[in-house]
Amino acid sequence: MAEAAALKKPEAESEDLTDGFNLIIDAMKLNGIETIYGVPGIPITDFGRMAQAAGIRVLSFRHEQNAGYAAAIAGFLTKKPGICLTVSAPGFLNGLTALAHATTNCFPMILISGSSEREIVDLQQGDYEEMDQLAVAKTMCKAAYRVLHAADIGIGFARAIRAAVSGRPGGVYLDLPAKLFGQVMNAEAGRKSLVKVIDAAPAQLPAPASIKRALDVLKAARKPLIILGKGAAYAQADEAIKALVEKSGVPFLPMSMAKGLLPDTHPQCAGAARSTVLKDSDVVMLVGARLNWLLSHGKGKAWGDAPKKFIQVDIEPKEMDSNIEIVAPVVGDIGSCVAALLDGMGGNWTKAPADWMGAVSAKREENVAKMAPRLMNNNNPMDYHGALGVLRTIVKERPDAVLVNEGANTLDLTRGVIDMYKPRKRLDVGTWGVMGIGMGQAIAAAIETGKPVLAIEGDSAFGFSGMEVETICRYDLPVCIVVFNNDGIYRGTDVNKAGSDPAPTVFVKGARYDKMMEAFGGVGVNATTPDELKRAVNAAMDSGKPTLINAVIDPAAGSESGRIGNLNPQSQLKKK
Ligand code: OXT
Ligand code: ADP
Ligand code: MG
Repeated sequence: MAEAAALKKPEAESEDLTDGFNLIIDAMKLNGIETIYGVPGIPITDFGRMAQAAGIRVLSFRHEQNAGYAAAIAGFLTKKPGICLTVSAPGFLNGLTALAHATTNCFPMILISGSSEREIVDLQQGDYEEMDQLAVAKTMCKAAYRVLHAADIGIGFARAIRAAVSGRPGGVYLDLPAKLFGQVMNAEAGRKSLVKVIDAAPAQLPAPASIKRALDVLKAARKPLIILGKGAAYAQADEAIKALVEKSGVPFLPMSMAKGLLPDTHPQCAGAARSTVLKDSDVVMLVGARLNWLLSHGKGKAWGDAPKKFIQVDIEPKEMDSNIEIVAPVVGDIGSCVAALLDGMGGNWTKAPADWMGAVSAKREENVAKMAPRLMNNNNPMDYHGALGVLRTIVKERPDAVLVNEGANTLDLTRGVIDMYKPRKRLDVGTWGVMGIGMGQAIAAAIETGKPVLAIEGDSAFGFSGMEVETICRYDLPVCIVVFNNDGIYRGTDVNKAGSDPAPTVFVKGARYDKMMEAFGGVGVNATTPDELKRAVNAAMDSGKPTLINAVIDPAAGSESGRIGNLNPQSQLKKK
């Protein structure tokens, strides 16, 4: 039926017509999609122009991967699917890493790619940018759809939106063949074919028995711990989560992107006593966090010898028992689950034992005191701690700014040193530890939040998306990039003992990344001391001008793989 409607010839010259271009735009607007991140080209160039003319914000990037990372993080920040728009085969493939990243991180995103003639592609007759994109995408995302007829555009978008945001959020692929854009149909029939998605991410209420079971386990704990993950940050149930933590009196450990859900300076925050709480706790309640590699799969040395019971709050039932036994699974959306837990706790819940909270606080204070003097050094060249000491104060003074962070040492030390004060203000490499998210995240954070962005980047990490400084200048975004330039990956000191090529982990010595920003009209600064760094960042945050600060870091200051050197296999049989 849809085919018949789509192919039907207009009956009279005067018939009111629409086409694929317009229906896609209408479907987006009807569903509140306000922004597209992408790269233009055949067959979507005109679509981008028309979408812009229709009031959708169309942000053109220099590479689809960065547009994809922008869309993915827009999904995390807004709970609406972030849209990435690409051309066929190569553009599609460039966007695919970001789609897989979105799925892995449980961020709602839709990758929309134009594609070539189905008839030619399927016979493999060598079309322009020929590829069976739908088949390729299927293994990388939560759902993948292709729309062949203009009359199905409404349903296609509805399916994509629902798939991205309902249940466990994730990436969705939507394949739009070139022919679809120009398909003409009756305007009224087109309008009627559109679908406004009602309640795209329906609440999923936990079973009352699961709440009682979880509270019974928590009540009996002597040394309970709550681990907050980025799913908790995504849920936007900030007040309820704060109430749960405070009412229970349980120390909480924020995962990297959950920092700031409650301030890192909160008296119950155990971020600076991580090893202690993992080892010594007897009951652990996971809220929107998975027991994957970042939590040592819930077992082994990091978790100590004491027996532990796990409660897990998550929207995805299959997540339960994925690594170890979960004695109290609570399946539902975090807002509903936390509300039900609070309700079940009633008015006279006994807080966690004070001696446990006291022991955690003592460890935290010890670690904080140990770190404090290192943050105050004014060395030249800078080390990570000296540089981060000043950035820490700047973030404290500007808690609304969004912090984007990637690298190895630059990532791990920034995460530990810089306290966060508000939810969803720390964006980083996520579950895969992927380098290259930086500029895409910075651009989307500026667009979606309207707040200033501080991106703290390793020099290698920055290189993956550095060309987007032009994009930042073009849209005049309030983004301040600090490149921690230690001349390489982890360190800039590696030497090739076998020849004249540089060692694999080192870059051009003394490179001036600040000049890249100047090339496009932004502000570039070379900072060699913490004082210079502080002045430059404050000026950038005050002015809102696109700025890149080349922060010169001692090439010998970092360690191999940052804090995850244990995952880096090293040959015991190296050739001399
Ligand atoms: O409790 P204890 O005593 O143990 O102490 C802990 C905390 O309690 C304490 N702490 C504190 N103390 C005092 N005060 C405060 N405020 C405080 N807060 C915490 O500090 C310690 C440590 O705490 P932490 O960090 O919470 O705990 P820990 O044990 O480290 O946590 C474990 C993890 C696993 C949760 C954590 O380490 C983590 O989240 N790690 C993420 C690591 C990650 O994802 N890394 C990125 C990938 S690395 C590598 O693969 C790189 N590549 C390859 C590559 C990648 N990734 N992607 C692509 C597309 N291609 C290639 C590359 C190319 S990194 C990289 C580039 C690197 O070079 P750069 O130039 O960019 O960067 P530099 O290294 O700077 O040169
Ligand atoms: P982290 O890396 O911070 O530990 P993960 O990405 O491993 O976090 O885990 C996030 C978890 O949150 C996923 O298992 C996902 O299913 C879950 N999640 C995401 N959104 C919600 C939500 N609204 N309600 C419940 N669970 C959610
Ligand atoms: Mg480096």
